[in-house]
Amino acid sequence: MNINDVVSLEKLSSTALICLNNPPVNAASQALRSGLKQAVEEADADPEIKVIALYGEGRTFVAGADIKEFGKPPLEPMLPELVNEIEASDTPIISVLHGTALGGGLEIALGTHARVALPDLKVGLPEINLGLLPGAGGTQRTPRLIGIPAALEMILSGRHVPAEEALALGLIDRIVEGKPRDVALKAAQDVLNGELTTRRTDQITTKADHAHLDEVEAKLQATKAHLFSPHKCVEAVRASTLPLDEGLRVERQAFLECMQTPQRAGLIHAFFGERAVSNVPEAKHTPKPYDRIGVIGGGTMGSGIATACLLSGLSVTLVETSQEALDRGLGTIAKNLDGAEKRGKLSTDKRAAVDAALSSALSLDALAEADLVIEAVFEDMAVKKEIFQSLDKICKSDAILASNTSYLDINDIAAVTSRPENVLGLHFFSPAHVMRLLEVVIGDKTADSVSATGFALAKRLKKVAVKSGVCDGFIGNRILAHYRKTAAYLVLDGASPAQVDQALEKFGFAMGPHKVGDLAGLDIDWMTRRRKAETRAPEERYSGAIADQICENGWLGRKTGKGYYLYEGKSITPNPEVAEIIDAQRQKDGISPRHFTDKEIVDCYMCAMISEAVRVLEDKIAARPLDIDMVLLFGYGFPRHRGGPLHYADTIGIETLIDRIETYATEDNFYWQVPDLLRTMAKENKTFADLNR
Ligand code: T1G
Repeated sequence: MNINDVVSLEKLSSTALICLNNPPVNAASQALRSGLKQAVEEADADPEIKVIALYGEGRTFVAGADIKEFGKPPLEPMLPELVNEIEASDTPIISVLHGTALGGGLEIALGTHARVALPDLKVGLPEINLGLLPGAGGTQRTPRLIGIPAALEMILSGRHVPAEEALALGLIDRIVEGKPRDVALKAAQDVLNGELTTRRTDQITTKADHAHLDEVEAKLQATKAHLFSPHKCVEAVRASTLPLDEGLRVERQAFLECMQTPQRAGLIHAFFGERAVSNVPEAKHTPKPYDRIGVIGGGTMGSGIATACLLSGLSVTLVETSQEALDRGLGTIAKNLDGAEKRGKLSTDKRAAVDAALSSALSLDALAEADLVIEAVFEDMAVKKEIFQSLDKICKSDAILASNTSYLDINDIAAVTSRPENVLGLHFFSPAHVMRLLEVVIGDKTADSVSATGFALAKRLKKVAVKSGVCDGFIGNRILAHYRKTAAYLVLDGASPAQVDQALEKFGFAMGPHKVGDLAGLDIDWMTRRRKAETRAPEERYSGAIADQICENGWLGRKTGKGYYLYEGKSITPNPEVAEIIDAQRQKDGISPRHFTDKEIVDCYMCAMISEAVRVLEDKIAARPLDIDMVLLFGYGFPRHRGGPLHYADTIGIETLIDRIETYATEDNFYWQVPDLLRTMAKENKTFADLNR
């Protein structure tokens, strides 16, 4: 019988089957919780029923609490109380798990008295990825079953644990082939005939291990001091040595504290943003075929793109201009694939098929039958135009021609072909087989089916695809080109490169801008500054004087052992000769250096990033604020727990942002201008979250 839309209860002599069916992932929504509560109470109260078996329909057992409910008023019944009620049932309750039993889903299962898994099962407690902790008993019951060290590792990593490992750990009791309902029926029978032992987790006592907890906490202080929930996880797990009701109280308090943090809001914004960003009209059209990929250029980008396509089961023809360059590209691809095997991203038995899917050539003629060609050669418009003109003659009429350019005008490239509707930009980020961001740059004449193909390819490559319009630098590089100047201005005005880096690393960036520059190679920006020199506005305060001198000295960063920093083995120290260049430049510019606090550095840097992001929105280069957030998260190392620059902007407030920009503008009213959209939002009392809806 249906308890409600998502829960049904079946009584078969002395067995009760409870089925959860809340697509797409059986999230523990309010409906699922209330239906499950009602079904358990009814079955437990029925004297005919001697065993209850719980299972999920669809592709997975419960994959967690319903994240869409977070940040809203809580709805009864609450999951922790429901799990306690399941555990307290007089009638033995077992659960059958398949797919991904995660978070609250695993916690429901831990409240049952035995757990039976299908072979494809993965379990996990990924709440930490949302700035939370397992809040329905996971921090109390998991240590009881598998010990504090293993429980803490699962909770702090949030990783998915395969069924075999879960069995070995003691999280599940057996692995059985079959359909969830059939396995549930059989397991219920096994309980009745004594072949499947049931036990309540609350009857188990956790073995104390405070030394391990202290060691883990010390490591977290050193590596994740800026995050909130990891430390609360340790606190809650430590309480698992107390009686269960006391431990659950500690867990609940810790969970509610995590729920209140901006970090939880930022991480949930990132979770949904990663899924919403490719939900654009263009992606809904039917894509064209793209199984046969041509990649032109075997440099870092081309070989990375080829690797990504090969790892996704596509066939690739790599084209270069010389045998030496081709061999270099093929060698890079082989190295990338070796790495993928080492990282477990490619099984050894699949390697042969992947290698067989790769062919190479020295002539573009080899691309005559390609469905989609991705050009990844030197960033020079003349070279690209020549290649696209040739491709236009060689490739079949409905082949798609894409450029991986990171800033050049896709419309100009399309214009040299007879098929501008089949031309778009696919801007990968280096290394292309690792970085998840892909900017799908749609030209004025790009056909919807071609744009849809860009999104379909991104999905196949497990990339986060973001739609971009055409401008210099598209979304990410345009914003980067703007806010990177702020770092240079801060150094000219008194901060040191290392101080700017440290302030931003404390804010959450993996690396500050000077370290990033040293890593990428300072010559890349040097080339960009020279490219833009002739179009630079005379009013613009030149930000490159110091960096130019560094490059003129041949100090290009890590690859030359010297840049903003000195690189000797593992040691990285600020380059003292750069400090001399900075002092000399300040004297030349008549600047008396002033002290900056870390907060001033972060506020200024973030204001620059936000203001250019708003202009990218105004110019309709990005469709929504969340699109820009995902670009910065997945392509530029923006701290995920802050959700992205425009989600973060909402935590500052529009008025405050306008005030800050106007204050900065008193010193430089060319670089610092309040975008019109920001003033409009202030007038209409709108947030960026409003613009995402
Ligand atoms: N709540 C609500 N919606 C969810 C959801 C969830 N937990 N998980 C997924 N979805 C939506 C998702 O937004 C997408 O929607 C669709 O389902 C398919 O997801 C008390 C507090 C399960 C591994 O963190 O890791 O329990 O875009 O595209 O690639 O301790 O979804 O189609 O509209 O990702 O096959 C803990 C989060 C929650 C798991 C499937 N659980 N989800 O991956 O599909 S907190 C999680 C995932 C918690 C308790 C605490 C993945 C997946 P749409 P998808 P997928």
